[in-house]
Amino acid sequence: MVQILRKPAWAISENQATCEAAFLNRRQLIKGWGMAGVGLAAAMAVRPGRAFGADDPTADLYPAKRNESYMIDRELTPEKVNTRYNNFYEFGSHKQIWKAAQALQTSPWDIRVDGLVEQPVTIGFEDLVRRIPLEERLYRHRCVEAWSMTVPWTGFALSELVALAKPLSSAKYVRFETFLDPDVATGQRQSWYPWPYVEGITIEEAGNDLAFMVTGAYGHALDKQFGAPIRLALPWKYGFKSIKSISRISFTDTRPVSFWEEVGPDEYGFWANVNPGVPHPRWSQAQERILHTGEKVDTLLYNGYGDQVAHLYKDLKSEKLFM
Ligand SMILES: Nc1nc2c(c(=O)[nH]1)N[C@H]1C(S)=C(S)[C@@H](COP(=O)(O)O)O[C@H]1N2
Ligand SMILES: [Mo]
Repeated sequence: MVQILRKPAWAISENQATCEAAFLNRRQLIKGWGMAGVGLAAAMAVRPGRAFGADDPTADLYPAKRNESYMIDRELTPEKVNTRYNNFYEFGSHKQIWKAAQALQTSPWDIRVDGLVEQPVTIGFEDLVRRIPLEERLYRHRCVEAWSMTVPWTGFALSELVALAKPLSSAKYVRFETFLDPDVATGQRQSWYPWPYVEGITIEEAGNDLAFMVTGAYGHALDKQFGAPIRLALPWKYGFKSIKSISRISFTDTRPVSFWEEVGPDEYGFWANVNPGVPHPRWSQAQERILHTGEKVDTLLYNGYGDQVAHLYKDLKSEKLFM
């Protein structure tokens, strides 16, 4: 990814914004979503790879039923290949971060849902994952660096979570934030990056069926390097939009500035829809290298998902939709 830094991005961080939810009683907040109890999982022994220890409290949820509406005409990338080739800058700015990522403690894991919602909540991941039925979908993933993979993700539609969160009509965007813990994530000690990792989409995009909250892959809970315990998959957008290890989801009327947009606004924008006809300033996006086979194939507009998403952008022609 880009290493060009034009300004001290942290200087304009909105991350210090205090959230009133933090001061409210957790049990009371959970009640806002009609939760019976809090059920914080005890800390568990960490087994390399998976989000949880040997006693994965979500193991009974996998494998989830495959949703046949989300199939692809490409072979799945072998699990061994793409669990050893990851972008997760929190653990280093190269692809071999999988070992370093095992330091991430993913249980217990709280997710704050706040901003323009009826009632802010903090919900434990292990509670959330049982609130919405899981399903498996086969998705393409196209990195802005011009490589691609094909993954059987397990999770639930983001729209289901939006419905639970009950955003106010004034909410126009959904902003996602990754954990911040430089003690564990050594990449976050690199202070020239605007940590924590942030991404954002419009509320309409969040309501699109394709927007998927991922809790597992290959029939089991997510490996840590994949962004455990919960990440996003937006298959029609460049991979950097699919934010990992989400700890906060905020509804807002202000367009979020994402991590890469803040780092290099001339190279990475808000929309970041896949388009082979719009080159990155430093390389072509016309083709992609398929992980594992190394085969070069033509990249498709919206990564092949145009039928499902093109309508979202028909009135936005003046926007930079493809960077
Ligand atoms: N928090 C966080 N999320 C992230 C990234 C990251 O560095 N940090 N990298 C992004 C990029 S550029 C890509 S291509 C995908 C990579 O996902 P994978 O490692 O599961 O293949 O995660 C995205 N989500
Ligand atoms: Mo990427």
